[in-house]
Amino acid sequence: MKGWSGRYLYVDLSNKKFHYVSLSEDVLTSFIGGRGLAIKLLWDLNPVGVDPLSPENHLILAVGPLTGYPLPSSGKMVIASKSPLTGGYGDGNIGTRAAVELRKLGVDAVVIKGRAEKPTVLYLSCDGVEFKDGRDYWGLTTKETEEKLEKELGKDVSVLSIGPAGERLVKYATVISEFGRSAGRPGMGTVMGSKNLKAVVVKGCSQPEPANRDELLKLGAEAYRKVKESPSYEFWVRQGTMATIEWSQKNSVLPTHNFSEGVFDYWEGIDGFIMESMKTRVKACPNCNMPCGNVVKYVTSTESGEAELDYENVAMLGSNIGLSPLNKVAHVNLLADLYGIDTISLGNVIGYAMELSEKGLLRERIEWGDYAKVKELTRQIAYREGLGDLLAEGVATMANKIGGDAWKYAVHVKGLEVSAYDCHAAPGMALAYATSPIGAHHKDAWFIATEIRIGRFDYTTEKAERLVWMQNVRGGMFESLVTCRLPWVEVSLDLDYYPKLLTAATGYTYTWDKVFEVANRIYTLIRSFWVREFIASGLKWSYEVDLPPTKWFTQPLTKGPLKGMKLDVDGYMKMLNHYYSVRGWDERGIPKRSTLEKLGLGSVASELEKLGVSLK
Ligand code: PTT
Ligand code: SF4
Repeated sequence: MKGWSGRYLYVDLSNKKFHYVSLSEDVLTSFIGGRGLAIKLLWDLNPVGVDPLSPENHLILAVGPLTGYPLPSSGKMVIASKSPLTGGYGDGNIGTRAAVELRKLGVDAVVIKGRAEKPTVLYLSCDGVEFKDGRDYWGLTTKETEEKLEKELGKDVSVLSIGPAGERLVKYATVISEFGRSAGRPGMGTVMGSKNLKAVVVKGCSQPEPANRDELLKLGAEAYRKVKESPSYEFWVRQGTMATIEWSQKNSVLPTHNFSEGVFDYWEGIDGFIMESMKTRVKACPNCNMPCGNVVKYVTSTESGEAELDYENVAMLGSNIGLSPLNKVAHVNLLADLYGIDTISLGNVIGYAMELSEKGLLRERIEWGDYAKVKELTRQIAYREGLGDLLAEGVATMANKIGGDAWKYAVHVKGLEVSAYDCHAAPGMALAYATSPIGAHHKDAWFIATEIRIGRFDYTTEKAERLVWMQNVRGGMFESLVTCRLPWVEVSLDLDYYPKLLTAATGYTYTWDKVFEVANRIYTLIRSFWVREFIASGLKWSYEVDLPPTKWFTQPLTKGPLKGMKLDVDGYMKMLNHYYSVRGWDERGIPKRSTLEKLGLGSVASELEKLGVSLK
């Protein structure tokens, strides 16, 4: 077998044992890697209905057959598990040297089970696994942890770690690497914390040999050249994702005051041009020639420092909570990275608390844009102190605990807080959030730009069809290759490179039909996982789990060019039903038996039926 390593490493923290497990050619060609492999392993290995924070839940670190090879932006990996925030499938994608090193371990994935008796650092190398005492690291920030591990083990190791938030099981704690890369919005850092796992250190030795090295090198070099020749290249390396602040404001989708509006009065204080004026350097993930990690130096009246900024972080910790200018936002962003908290959920829970306070549904007074309060709440969340203990549970649990009308202002899908696009006037993007396989995240479909091009306010079946295509490319193909999707999204690298590169790496012919078949299989298995876990945990499953936040249907925009706009329920349901039929799922959003069988998932159908799910 070429391109893949053909096995995964299984580590049990409870008994400090590890072994290698072979992966069949059939599994690898059918799921490719990354997210595809992660869901296959979670489906097979996790006990049905397992508590996400119990030792029996598995944490998966997965690379794919393109990871680490010399081709654009290939230094990425997937971290996946059953999510403690949503109770369903969760994952995140991270650009770090750990991805390249993991590939050089000679495995396609690392599967971690159990709970260490005391805080532990896992050291993964080609000699196997070392279970290092992590007590000296427990309590440190992610930066301190990484620096101390590098000092002890050498600069050539790569570190994935959690901060105080992961240790205290904040439900949206993430895994951090290289002081500003973050992965696993739905609590992948929380799962690490529940396992007493402070950090994973990776040091590999050699990459698997590709099937057709010459072809791979030729295609890779050509693709690198095309990236640099793109007309969008120069502006991209200037502003990266931060250019989206201005775009979102102009299109009235910049999340403002807990997703109540799509425009922010002070947007010019947090936009990409301000970022450029503060920028000190740019960071890139491994093997990337279009770096977008914009590092800025910030100064406020109380502190100064360096932070790496992205659109999502700035919109959620800026306009969504009424905070400006960028100096302040950058500091809160840095705190989130040090504590290991997802910035998107953080901006949501704080924005939600501000709105509840304004509406008199929360006793504490928290004003929009109150910088001192935002910093204090961020710390309280990380350490689960005071009000922070409630906010650490995420928006959905906050709504349940607060009760009354609080649910009307809760902005989440399936328990995952919404990322930074307001959808009062974007029905296709609302559908993208609602059907994303991890809860409300834009990773699988940044549909808003397409929607604006093809008829923003329309509720058409065409949108549902295009959405499925986009999800299959982004969430199906890129998440299983695993490479960064931005060369395609931002500088228009021809998508056709990817099936060709995959073919050169593995020696199997991947046509577009074959790639889409794999993507459909991945989406359908993830959906089956959600259904299985909900039913086994006694939760109700219906199309209602695929609805966007109530607020977008009931509380129109009150400002900006789209004042008065809100979503239409009937139009949305028409699109959702068409989405289901394109995917081969029934009107409850459950895969049909015929769909499962067509995708080679017949045993999944039987398992769902055993749980009492009647398949159509
Ligand atoms: C991603 C989500 C995003 S998406 C952002 S900014 W973005 C936030 N970043 C955070 C952060 O930083 N610190 C923090 N404490 N929390 C954060 N939460 C948020 O997490 C990221 C880039 C970006 S920047 C994007 S869009 C693209 N995402 C890709 C993807 O998902 N898949 C893929 N194949 N390629 C991608 N390329 C781009 O990568 P999650 P990263 Mg991230 C400081 O993890 O859980 O998927 O959520 O990985 O290495 O930081 O690169 O405007
Ligand atoms: Fe990383 Fe940005 Fe390059 Fe993608 S484009 S690999 S996120 S630096």
